[in-house]
Amino acid sequence: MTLEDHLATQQARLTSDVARGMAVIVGRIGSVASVISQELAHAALRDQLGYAGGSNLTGDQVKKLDVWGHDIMVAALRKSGMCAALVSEEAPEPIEMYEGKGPNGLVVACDPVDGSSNLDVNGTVGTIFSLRPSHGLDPAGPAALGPGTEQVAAGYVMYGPATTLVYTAGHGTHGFTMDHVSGEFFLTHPNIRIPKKGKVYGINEGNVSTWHPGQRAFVEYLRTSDKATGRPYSLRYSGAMVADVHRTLLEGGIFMYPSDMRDPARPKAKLRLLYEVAPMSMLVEQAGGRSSTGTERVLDIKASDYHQRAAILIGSPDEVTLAEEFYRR
Ligand code: FBP
Repeated sequence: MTLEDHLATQQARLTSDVARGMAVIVGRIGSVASVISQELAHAALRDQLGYAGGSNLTGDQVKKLDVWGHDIMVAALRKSGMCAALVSEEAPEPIEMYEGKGPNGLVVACDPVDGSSNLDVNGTVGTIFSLRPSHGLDPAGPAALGPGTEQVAAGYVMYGPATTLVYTAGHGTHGFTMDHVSGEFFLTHPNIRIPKKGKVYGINEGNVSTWHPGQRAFVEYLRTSDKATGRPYSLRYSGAMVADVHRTLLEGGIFMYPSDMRDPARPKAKLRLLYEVAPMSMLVEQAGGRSSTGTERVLDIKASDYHQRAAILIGSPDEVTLAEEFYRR
């Protein structure tokens, strides 16, 4: 089954006015993904590695492929005729698109190239996206600022040895693999169910001195040997959220990017709510997993800023629930 066929089945299950728009936009993102995949494979040959010069709104130095990925995503979403606005990691304000205005229009939030620090070392990177109804708003950008429960669809593309696209439209989470010859995506992982409990955790341990005491105690618990509870867990961390969440989704366990708590009155998170944390949380919940900040369900957070950051502990229900218990102690 191709991605297009599968999207048609999901469209039929959605009752809202945006059903068709969802199928068109996710299909477009699939097409952009095959172009990005090709470009990544040839980036070193086309002088596309390295920095573009300058930084984005969230202070990250921008890579050439970040800008390139953003530009082709903008063009593709305009062409879809169903996107009313795009919130992108690489644009300070929402990009309004008259082509998609109206009650059936959608607002897309997107990280065109996730894991940029892996680009110049041929590491795995990804694209993350989230779709919400625009409710016919004009400007439509503010429609992105609701709780994550308002997402009608979410997904990511992982550019690894294979190119994989995983998405949900509210009826389970489904994975596709790209045929590198045709550029088409085929269903290879229907209705993914995350294992209830895993054996692996993912976190940047270099930040340990900044963590909440409950976070430190939880990681210490995972590292402590105890056969009966399947410990110690193994540590896996790729530097790209897409790759770490993909592994967690398929094999269970937990991926965490907690807040920097050096100033407990002002916790500092890293990952962005609208185009990293909320879409991943919808995907994992749809696969039977959980996603928390340590103290609240991620999908209940109501955004107030397009580039707002949030902590995330995401994965198998057993591990996320246990992590929350450590935060409460
Ligand atoms: P961008 O590359 O899109 O800015 O994404 C942020 C990210 O690279 C995530 O993919 C990853 O999980 C995290 O930052 C890695 O952060 P760190 O280098 O601090 O461990």
